This record gives sequence, structure tokens and C-alpha cells, in this order.
Amino acid sequence: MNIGIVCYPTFGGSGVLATELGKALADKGHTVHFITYQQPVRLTEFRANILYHEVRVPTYPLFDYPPYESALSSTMVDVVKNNDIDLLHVHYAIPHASSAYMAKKILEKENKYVPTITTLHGTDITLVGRDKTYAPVVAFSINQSDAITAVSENLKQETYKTFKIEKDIEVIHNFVDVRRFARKPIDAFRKVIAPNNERIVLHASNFRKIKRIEDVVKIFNKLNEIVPSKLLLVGDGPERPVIEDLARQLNLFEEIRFVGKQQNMEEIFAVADLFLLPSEYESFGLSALEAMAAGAPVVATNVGGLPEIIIPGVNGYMGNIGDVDQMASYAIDILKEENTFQKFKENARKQAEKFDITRIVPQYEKLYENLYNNFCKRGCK
Ligand code: GMT
Repeated sequence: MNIGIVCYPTFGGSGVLATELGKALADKGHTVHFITYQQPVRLTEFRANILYHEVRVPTYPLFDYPPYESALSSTMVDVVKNNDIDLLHVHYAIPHASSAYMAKKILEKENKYVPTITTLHGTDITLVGRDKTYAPVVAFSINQSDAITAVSENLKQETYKTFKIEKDIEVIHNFVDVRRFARKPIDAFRKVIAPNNERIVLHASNFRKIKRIEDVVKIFNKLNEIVPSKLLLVGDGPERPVIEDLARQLNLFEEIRFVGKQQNMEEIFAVADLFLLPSEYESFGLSALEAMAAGAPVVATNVGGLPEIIIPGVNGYMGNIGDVDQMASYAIDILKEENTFQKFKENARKQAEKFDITRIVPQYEKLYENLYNNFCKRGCK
């Protein structure tokens, strides 16, 4: 098939998932057209059947806010017409679902019919999407999608609670390429971070408030009192200065490494002994799944879709939001004794296998085929 994928090209989970999906579909022989404003960060190598179409947003003195949504719809129209696109799959509802709707309507006027799929990722529903400045457009455009998917059962239920959705939402969980993430740690890299063989604790995110990174630091502080450890903080965002201050206040600057945004996450996950994700909400927690695939157990909050991937006492633990003491004691339980730690590691890998790319990507392919066949009965192409 010729598949158009629209996503955010940044380090966020929705863009990562969309890019990994596009690469997997290309590996299976489909031709994938990414439509976005920048080269997606995980789209690093060249493949003949992956094409990238940049959305240009011309500025004009009148525009305090250049109209990205219109530019995106026009680019979709152009890509669909000139590349014989079979379907458009948009990731993250805002503004991708409404741009897709607009593109579909324009194409219909030219007797070209293209089905659209919207995959909901989390904050497009639970945070930004429910804001009343966006909500009517979000609800309308989701309902106009020919198929809707959500990355967890929790997000599906949240969507029904938040909006009046008239269609079925199919849950297709996020996935990970277990073989790619099951890397041997690079010894030299481990040595630099943990010269005295301390445990390495990892957190990776976009450093937004919802991630509660101050809790990551506090949990680490308590863990480090009992189990000598180092904390690796990957990513960047608005909370970083606050977290740097906290690390200094707690006299932890020597124990914490802020490495910023990173491309090669497989190598970083490979050195991690534990992944911390004490977020206020996670629709799924793709980073936690990637950590598990690399053999790192996860201590997180019991929110959103995290209970769909973490089995307490098996591959990690979950605590209540803000309960730093509880999460620290879970981290200590996992890391202090080698046999227990090795069991958690093995279980983390096993659990990740349930969400392996080979199991989940066919679910998207099946959805595409059904949609394409049904849609075509109604007169596409
Ligand atoms: O976590 C973020 O803030 C980024 C966000 C995104 O849209 O890129 O991630 C969301 O989508 C990911 C991929 O489906 C999920 O794994 C994350 O849990 C979800 N984030 C939230 O729900 C806060």
C-alpha cells in the first residue's frame, strides 16, 4: 500500500511511535510517505520506499500565528494526489485530525477518496484536547476519521469520557522492536557514568510538568542512600532548570548526569538498571516499554496505561502519584539484591516481548486492509 503518515517529528512518544511504525511498514514492502514540518528524529537512515514531505509554512507580516494547519492540509492534498496514496494515518489528534478532514473534503471535490485513521496518543485527549479552545474541533475531527485507534485501553476509556465519540475506538498498544533494544551495554560508557560500579537509574522524557521529574530526583536521592547509584536524565524541556536547581540543593550534582536530547536511545537504555517514570499521567509510557526491552525494570506511578504494561513485583512496581517514599522503597527492593534484580530484568524483557513490533504492526496492517476494502466499496479510486 501507499501510506501517508502525519506526525510530530520531535522526540515525543507519538512521533517516535509513528516513525517506528512507518519504518516497520516499509520493511514489509509498503511505501510510506511522512508528512510533517521536519525530518522525524527517528528517521535517520535512507530507505528507497520511505519518502519525507516537508510541510512549509510561509510567513507573512500579517501572521502572528502562521497557519500550520492549512499548510498541512494543502501538503496532504498534494501528496495524496501525486503519490496515489491509499490512506492517511495521522498521529496525535491536534491539529492532525482536523487537517486530515479538510484534506479529505478537498480531495472528495476532485473525486479522489482517501480514508483517514487517527491514532490518539494521550495529551491530545487528556490535557490539551479537553481545553475548551480545542475541544469542539478535536471531538468533531476524531468523529470524522474513518477509523480511530488509541494506544491503551485507558486512553480509549478516557476518550469516551471526555468527548461524545460516535465510533468504535480500537486499542492498538504501542510497540517496541525487542531485538533492536536487546543490546549489550557498552562497558566504556557504563564506566564513565558509574566508575565504581554503581547502579544506573534512567529517566527519559520531554521534561514537562506532567512527568514530575522532581519526584525522579527525590526517589533517586533516597535510593542512593541505600544502594549506591547514578542517575542519567535524558531529554530536555521546560522543567530542566528547575530540576538542575533541585539537584544542586540536594547536593546531588555529582550523582546526576543531564545528557540532553539523544538520538541513540538503544545504547542508553542498554546501560540502565532501572527506569523511573513517576508521571502524573501516561496514556501508555512508550519509554518504559523501550527500557523493559533493554532489560530495565520500571518503577512508575499507577496511572493511565502504565498498569497495562507493568506487572507489580514481576517487571517493576507502581506507586501513587507523588509517593516518593513508596517508589524509592520499590526501587531499593529491585536493586539491592543481585538475584532479585536479575529476575526483574529477565521479566522486563519477557513483558516487552508481548508488545514486540512483530505482534503489533500486523494489527495496524489489518486495520488498513479492512478500511481500504470497505472504503473502496463506497467508491474510492
Ligand atoms: O509524553 C509526552 O508528553 C509525549 C507524548 C506525545 O504525544 O508525544 O506521549 C504520549 O504518547 C506516547 C506514545 O503513544 C505515550 O507513550 C505517552 O504515554 C503519551 N504521554 C502522555 O500520555 C503524557
